[in-house]
Amino acid sequence: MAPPESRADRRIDGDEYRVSDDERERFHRDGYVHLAGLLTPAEVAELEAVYDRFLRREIEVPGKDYCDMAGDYGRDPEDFSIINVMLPRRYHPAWQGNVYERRAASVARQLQGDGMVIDYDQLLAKQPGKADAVFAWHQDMAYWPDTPDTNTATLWLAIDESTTENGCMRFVPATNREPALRPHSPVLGGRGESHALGTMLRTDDVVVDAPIRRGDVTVHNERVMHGSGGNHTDGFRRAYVIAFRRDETVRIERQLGFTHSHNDDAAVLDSVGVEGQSR
Ligand SMILES: O=C(O)CCC(=O)C(=O)O
Repeated sequence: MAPPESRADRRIDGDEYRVSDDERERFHRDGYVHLAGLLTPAEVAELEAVYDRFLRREIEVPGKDYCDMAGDYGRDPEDFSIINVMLPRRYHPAWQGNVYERRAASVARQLQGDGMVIDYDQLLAKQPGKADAVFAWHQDMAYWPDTPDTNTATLWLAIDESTTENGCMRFVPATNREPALRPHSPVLGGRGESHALGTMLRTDDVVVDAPIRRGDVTVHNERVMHGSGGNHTDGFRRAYVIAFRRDETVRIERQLGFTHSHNDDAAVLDSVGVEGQSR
């Protein structure tokens, strides 16, 4: 097998990453696709240095934008299972325009067309040995306001090799093509206590794990059902997420006061992600 550097180099041309026709087709059919070698080892290492500054809390992240996606807002940060840093590019502006953002933009354009811009970014780090670092089953659209155009390309970059054992992404392929979203409800009490929403697997749902290597991404759309299991290893499972949506969609979200910050006005957050919605 080719070493990782050349595996990546074949598909990278500066800020561009070449997505094949087959990959584009799978993204639209299944709701997600795995793209190998989006970033070279050197590029991941550069991002990782900043990533770990967030984890050491050397870069300040206010309020609920530093939280646990598997626990309530009252949990002691030492005990977080899934450390969630919302909007890292807002709190560390030097990241704006980094190599991942640039190459991810080329992927979003190839998968969803022109006019895709960054809506939000997010770091999701599962601490070692946390069986409860479970990301509940959900469809991203359940978290967001309804908009005329909902097209999304969310890139999920593995900073660590991502495996079934450490809680890689898992999907229920083709749920993106169901006519309505599944009903979602808050995982822990209410939105004031925790941000996470969840929906139940059905008995006929077929779950596919998506283990990927460091520097690879999965890309998913706004309707495919996904989640992830606990971290049963003695290492971190670190991921860096960037979601692209149409410029007009982002404009409407901002007009509503919706920025993807967990510190957004509670009334705005309460107005989306309600139980039993179907659209
Ligand atoms: O990192 C995970 O395990 C889940 C991430 C996720 O649900 C997302 O990026 O939409």
